[in-house]
Amino acid sequence: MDFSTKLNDLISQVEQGIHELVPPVTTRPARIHEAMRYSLTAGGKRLRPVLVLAAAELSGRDAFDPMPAAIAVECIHTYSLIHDDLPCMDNDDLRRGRPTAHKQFDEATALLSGDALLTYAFLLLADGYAANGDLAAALVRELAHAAGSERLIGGQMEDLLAERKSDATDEELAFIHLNKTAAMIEVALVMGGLCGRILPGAGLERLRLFGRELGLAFQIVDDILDATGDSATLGKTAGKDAKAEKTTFVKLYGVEGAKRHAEKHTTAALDMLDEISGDTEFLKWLVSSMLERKK
Ligand code: GRG
Repeated sequence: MDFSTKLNDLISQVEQGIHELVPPVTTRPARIHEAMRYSLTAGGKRLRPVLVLAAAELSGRDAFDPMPAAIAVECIHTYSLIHDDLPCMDNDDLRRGRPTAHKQFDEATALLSGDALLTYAFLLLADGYAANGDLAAALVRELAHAAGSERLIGGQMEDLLAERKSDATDEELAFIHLNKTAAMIEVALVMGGLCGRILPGAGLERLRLFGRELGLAFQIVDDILDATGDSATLGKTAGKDAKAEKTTFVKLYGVEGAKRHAEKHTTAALDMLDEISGDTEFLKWLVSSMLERKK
């Protein structure tokens, strides 16, 4: 199987996992479950759940089913997008090629659907790994920390503060990227590794460092696409950073400079993969394709 077929196969597994593991729209109250599914099934690259599944394969050992962990990560990622799009944050009306949740439903329903996805992620972990308490606890801890006030939410907080200043420093930008973006990519790999029975220690920490470099490269490419892409291709509003006079890699270094930074972190991610045991060829391909992506 070539890598692009493998990626499509993993994405189909994730779509199926969402279908099976998230409450159907017939569950009462239908409106909240409809809103959760609306945002979850709108597409998206599924990078984070694919990383969970790919990392679970690395050890070659008989892994615990990584699907609940993969869907839990996608639930948190989707909640963060819903909340980020709200009028009190980025106030956007296009996401994953569709009207944002608060445009499609209303603000209160969008807020609640984000809250529900955030909470549901942890139910998925508790139920999905109930037979192995140590694994469940480790997964919950990793995901709670990555999504919490020091990482995803902390990154978003500093992003909002930096927006108001519009002259954020290099160091502030690094904090935002590491936490708003890299945290969820790191934790996807670590959770996949845990499902694949990689024990806490050097192996898991190498996966985390790999995720950090991939996450930084991913965010810089996101900045470049915001400056150079169009809304139809991206499925979200392009050109928002410049309009908000936001400090980004593109603003600090220009598009070419930002590309060099993205390449540097991509190379560091690939070097990190050389230190990781198992067959890392698919992950190497995925890292390179994230640098070349157009959306
Ligand atoms: C509201 C707690 C909270 C956090 C919001 C996700 C986020 C943090 C903000 C959205 C804006 C943004 C640029 C975030 C950085 C991470 C990022 C690039 C998200 C988009 O991820 P993709 O491109 O999205 O993987 P898809 O739709 O493909 O899943």
